[in-house]
Amino acid sequence: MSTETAATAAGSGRSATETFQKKVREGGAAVDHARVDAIAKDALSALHDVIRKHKPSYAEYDALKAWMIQVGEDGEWPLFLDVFIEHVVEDTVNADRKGATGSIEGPYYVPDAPEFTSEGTLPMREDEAGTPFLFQGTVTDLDGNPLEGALVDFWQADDAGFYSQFAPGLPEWNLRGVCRTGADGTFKIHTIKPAPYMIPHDGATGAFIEAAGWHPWRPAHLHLKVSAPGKQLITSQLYFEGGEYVADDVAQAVKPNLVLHPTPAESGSGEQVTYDFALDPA
Ligand code: MBD
Ligand code: FE
Repeated sequence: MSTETAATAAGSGRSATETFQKKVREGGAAVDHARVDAIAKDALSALHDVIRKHKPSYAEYDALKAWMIQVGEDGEWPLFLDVFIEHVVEDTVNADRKGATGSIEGPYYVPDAPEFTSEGTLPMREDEAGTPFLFQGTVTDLDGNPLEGALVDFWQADDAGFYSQFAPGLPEWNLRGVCRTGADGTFKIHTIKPAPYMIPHDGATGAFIEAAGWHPWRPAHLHLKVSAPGKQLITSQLYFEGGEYVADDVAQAVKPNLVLHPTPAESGSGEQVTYDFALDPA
């Protein structure tokens, strides 16, 4: 039987690459030659400067080529780019927002998860492991007016650090769901707390991290995309105070106001937290 702990880098990489290619097919950006010229020139010249500084040998140059080929064969370009590059793109794209703070999307978002209104429990296994967790809040405009019909599109890893549709043996929509806010703009999402995420170490991204002597961990996190008609969609992540790797995320995607401070649940067991989102106008 195939279970999530049998996940491989190439398996999750293949799914992440297919998911990404589908997204691009459905809305890729047009080529602007002036932008390509300016960005490619600067990117290549920054790389040339690195070579002049570190003077790699031909053996090292060949190791780079072999490694890049392997990243592609493992389907790990989405993983590698989102871990090491996306945080700067996100920072610059969202620099002028006044509302909710963003963070990187990462490689494991899938659109069209099951939807519920106001309050619901994410799809999960009957015996889903992990601390029960209530994530609740209000979606507003920048003036604090509640937004009815806003969407909180939510996804996370399970208590073993695996994402449904990117590791074997998990129900299709496990720990993925979309909550539509009610008239008062509030949402209540019942879930479990995720575990920290380890970059797979049997693929090219893991080999790169190991070769550099870095650690392969992201802190436990919740992913979401919050949107409403006439407002800018925000993609973000939330972390847990005191959690392992919060101060040392391999993807450098933690910001101080994305760290949650959960309290004991007011009803039932587990923990809860309230976190509000103010959306910038479109
Ligand atoms: C993740 O779960 C993630 O969120 C990111 C950004 C990269 C790799 C794995
Ligand atoms: Fe993630």
